[in-house]
Amino acid sequence: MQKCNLAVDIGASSGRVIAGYLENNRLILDEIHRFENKMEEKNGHLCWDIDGLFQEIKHGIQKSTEKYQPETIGIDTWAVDFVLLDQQKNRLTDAVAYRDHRTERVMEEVFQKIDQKEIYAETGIQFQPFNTIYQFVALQKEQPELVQKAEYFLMIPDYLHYLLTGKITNEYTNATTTQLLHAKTIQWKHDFLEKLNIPFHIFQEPVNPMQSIGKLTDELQNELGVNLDVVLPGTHDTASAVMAVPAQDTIYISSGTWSLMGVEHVQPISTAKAFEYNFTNEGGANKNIRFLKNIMGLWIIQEVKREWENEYDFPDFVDLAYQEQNFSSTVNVNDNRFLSPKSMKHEIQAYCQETNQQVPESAGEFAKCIFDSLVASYFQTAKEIEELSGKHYPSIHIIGGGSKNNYMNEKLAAVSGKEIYTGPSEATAIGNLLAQMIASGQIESLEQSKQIINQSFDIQKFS
Ligand code: LFR
Repeated sequence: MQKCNLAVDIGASSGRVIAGYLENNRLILDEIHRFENKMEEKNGHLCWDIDGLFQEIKHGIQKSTEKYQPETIGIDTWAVDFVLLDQQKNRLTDAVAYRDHRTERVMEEVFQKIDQKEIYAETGIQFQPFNTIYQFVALQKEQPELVQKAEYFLMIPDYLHYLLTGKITNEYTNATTTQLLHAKTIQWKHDFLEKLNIPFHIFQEPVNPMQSIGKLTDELQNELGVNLDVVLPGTHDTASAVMAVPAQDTIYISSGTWSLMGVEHVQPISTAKAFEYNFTNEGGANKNIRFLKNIMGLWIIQEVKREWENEYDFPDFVDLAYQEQNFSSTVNVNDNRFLSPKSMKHEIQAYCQETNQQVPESAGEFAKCIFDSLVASYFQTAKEIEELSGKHYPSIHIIGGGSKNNYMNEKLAAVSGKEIYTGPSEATAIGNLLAQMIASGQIESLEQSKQIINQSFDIQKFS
């Protein structure tokens, strides 16, 4: 049977278990299992069904053994969300989702205890109301007794890796998104934790990706009839995606539920201007810094699609946008009002009304408004990146599912005057697999992994 590595990549709306293997220096992907993911109201909060997700992962592993001999597995998900475990390693808290409203106004409270500029200078992390630091303070206020009982802090992929292996780890790339880690020393910010009354002993020394953390537990080996080495990818999905950008010296956009736009940098850039533009310095799987900005991304159209009861698919919205040449209203996609509104359609309409623009009504008008607004934000962000890094970038490389949106690709090429490259669309799973292949010695270096991506996937150019 063909040997393979397994990437588990879970996003805000779906998760996949993907088998990957090398054949003549090409990376072959095979989607073994796909499952739904969504936020659900639980105990008054929007939560992820973390136990259900773990069942799906087990199911995916089992299915993979019908066709392959899997050797390693690694999990990546979105960032910032976490759970706490007690001394017996039982889960104490729900996996509350970052779009839940528990963090409203918490940022301001934290700034009264720790100077905002100091937070940025030390961590280099952007200010988002949902960062772990603010979620933790919200939890502390609501359920201090749980925080007191806590013995272990685990982010979502750390917890899933714990369920696989019984090992407690805090993986580095995801840990950076807490806004509680010093960007340069990679130490937890003891002083911040103290000021916020967060116990220090629940955090582990961050562990770098591309290494094994152990085998499946005995129970799982018996249950699944297979033994696997669990290898850390960049467990933050964006870290895995950025590993799969097949070029160097380019601006990238990892385009999915979020659009993460930035460059790779050796050192964090946490200047006053970077603070003003709210850029982040997240840890990369290759130890470089992911200097980037969160742009609201396809979430906006995903929500509109859902409100239209899935009458239109994403390619339909793209076709409809092409047909709406006369509609030109745009919104500021990064306004926090679009983060978790009751109705995305109403929020967009209200924004257009308040700014004296034509109000979208049809699906095509919404699609054009959203896509044009995203492109405008990409263009603005490209200018900011060049200003902050002091470097001119002739190209933008778009990876992830959103790279298939040719309306936006063409428009970005026209507006920015830069060369736009697109693909691979499966960047996150690819980055996850490459990390496992480097760790297990099948691939020698990051440079070789970039060659493999170029040889294996179709990259398109728009100019
Ligand atoms: C993308 C992503 C972003 C992060 C956001 C929230 O899936 O991981 O990088 O800012 O989700 O966790």
